[in-house]
Amino acid sequence: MRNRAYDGWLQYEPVKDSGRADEYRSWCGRIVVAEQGGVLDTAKEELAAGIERMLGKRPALGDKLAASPARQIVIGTAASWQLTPAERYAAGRLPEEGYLIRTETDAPNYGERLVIVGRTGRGVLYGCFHLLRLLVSGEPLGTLDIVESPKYGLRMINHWDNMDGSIERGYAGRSIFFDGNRFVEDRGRIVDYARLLASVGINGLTINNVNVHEVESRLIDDMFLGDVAEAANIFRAYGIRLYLSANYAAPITVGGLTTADPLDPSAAAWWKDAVADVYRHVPDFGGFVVKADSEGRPGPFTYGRDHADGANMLAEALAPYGGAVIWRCFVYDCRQDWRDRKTDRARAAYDHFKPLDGRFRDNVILQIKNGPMDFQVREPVSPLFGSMDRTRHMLEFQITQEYTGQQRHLCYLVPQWKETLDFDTHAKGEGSPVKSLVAGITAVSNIGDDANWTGHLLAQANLYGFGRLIWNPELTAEVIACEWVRLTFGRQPQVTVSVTDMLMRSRRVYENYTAPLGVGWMVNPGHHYGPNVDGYEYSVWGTYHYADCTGIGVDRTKATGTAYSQQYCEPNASMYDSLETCPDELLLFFHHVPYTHRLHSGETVIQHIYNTHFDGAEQAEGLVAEWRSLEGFIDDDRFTEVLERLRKQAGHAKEWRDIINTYFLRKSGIPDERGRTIY
Ligand code: GCW
Repeated sequence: MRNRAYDGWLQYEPVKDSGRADEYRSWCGRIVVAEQGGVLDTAKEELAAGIERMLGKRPALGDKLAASPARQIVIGTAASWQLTPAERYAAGRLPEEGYLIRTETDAPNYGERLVIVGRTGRGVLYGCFHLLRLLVSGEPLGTLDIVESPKYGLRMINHWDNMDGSIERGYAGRSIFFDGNRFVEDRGRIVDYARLLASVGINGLTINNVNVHEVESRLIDDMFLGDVAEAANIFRAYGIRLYLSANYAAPITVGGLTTADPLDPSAAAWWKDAVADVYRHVPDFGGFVVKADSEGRPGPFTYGRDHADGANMLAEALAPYGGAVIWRCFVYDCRQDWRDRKTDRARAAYDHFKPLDGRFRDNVILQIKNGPMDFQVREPVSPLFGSMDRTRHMLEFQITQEYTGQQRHLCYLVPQWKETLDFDTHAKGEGSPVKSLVAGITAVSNIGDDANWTGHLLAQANLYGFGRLIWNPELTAEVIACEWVRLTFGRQPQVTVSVTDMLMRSRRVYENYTAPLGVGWMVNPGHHYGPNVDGYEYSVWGTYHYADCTGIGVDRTKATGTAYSQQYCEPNASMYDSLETCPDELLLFFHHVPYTHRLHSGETVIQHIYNTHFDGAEQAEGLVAEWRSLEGFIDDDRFTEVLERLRKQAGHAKEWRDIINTYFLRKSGIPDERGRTIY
């Protein structure tokens, strides 16, 4: 039986409106594609298969225009002799991965054609997926004139998959790539994943965890390179370049050398050989993602060198092949002391990397997490963005919901990502949003081998939304949500309105019943699920909130705190530094205040905590009710599985509410103004 959840947003249900179906049939009877091989073959196949599912008949395929049918689809690049000279000219002028879709009815001798033209095969593939989306949406085809290209050249996904099949921070089953310390035999699922990613424009990915353990260190040696090459082939057909996470200490652990010192010629030579081997197997290999000197991973610090030395050594080995080193900035000291009020994890990335600006080779890209801490539901934007003029950098988001409910809670993350992209750093004066400063965007995947890929079916919206947003950061979170709902569940208005609304509310709901006012971290240590106000307060990891009987929050101001606020450009530095201007939602990230401190909203901090927690738990119930109202509009399987998750979320939200409220009532001794039950 067909598993709709597995098909994700590529449902391709038969077109119901018979007038529309007739119109589509008139255009979709034949696909002409003159070029062969590579991504173009995939584009043709995807288009033909999608049309067949929607219209019940597979289009004829050919390499030339035919006398009949009267209308045809023509796809190709500037090299295609089946396009008119004008179309080929237009194709050549598109950006690298851009495409245009046009209905052409007046070119003499060419007949009526719907053309999908790309500068490259990849562009054509994206154009084909776009046309399929139009068909699903019921759009008329008679006067199409669309030009599209992605905002960023690097649109990537990172997997934190281990070769034993486990996934670090994975909440949707096990790895689709690995099991039992080898690659899986059945590659079908990898192909289906590549389709999903390509359909939203992803063009790069890593398949292994940035914490590169022993076996995974060998992905770059002969033991696994054959398998790596096969995986690369699958992704290449979908226009996606393969990268690997590399172990900085591989010269020692794999190569048997005694050092990985970046300035020692033997280590550099080892990497050159290793990289040459990789390219023999994967000629278009993207490069390495490296987590070094972070959370116990090896790195150049061992040898008294810095991150630029380390990254440059790898970059030099990759440069001749056009490969990149993506070097992560998630570097901080994870052993802290609560008595020391100056050391601050939030400062760490900036303190480590800003001084190195200008020292990195051209093919090094620094990968910076959206916030200075670690993927909390609410954090400020990392001040590193825009602070390094002479270093290419990219942004890292987390699609997998480590701190945002682990795909058991609903949390649509696109609004959060948009806030990051739109944040004005003022790095080059007013109007320097993050989205205009980065060279690319990546995110940690949220998929596993669960039948529906993401555990929570509605979490598919985050994977879809990530791809769409980084293709075009001007799209709104709501438009993306709405698109996803229609593609996934069909076009019934009740469903579109309700599910879009649920998605759009979900992050605020989650934030309401979890950690207040930007303070973060009130989770169980280790696995990071469920409430535990002091979980990290008394641990060496030192992600504090400093709650005591008088107040709460981390003082990151210039005068009395860690001065983290000063890592921002003005006017942001002053805005965060001052109690008057710091936004409520980040108040406790920047300031330690008494519980009686009044927010801009007019509430006191303590009353805000109570109110949001009561509201949040109620709103989580509201999500259940809203979903229930869709019974009968959505097939039983998908309806039931989502309902189950939402119910559990509502139960768990109450637990959050009660634990947080009780904790703060006891700490502060200040009762709820509205006299509600607090245990
Ligand atoms: O969010 C933290 C996670 C770690 C992760 C680390 C990182 C892969 O808790 O599991 O390690 O970030 O981003 O490197």
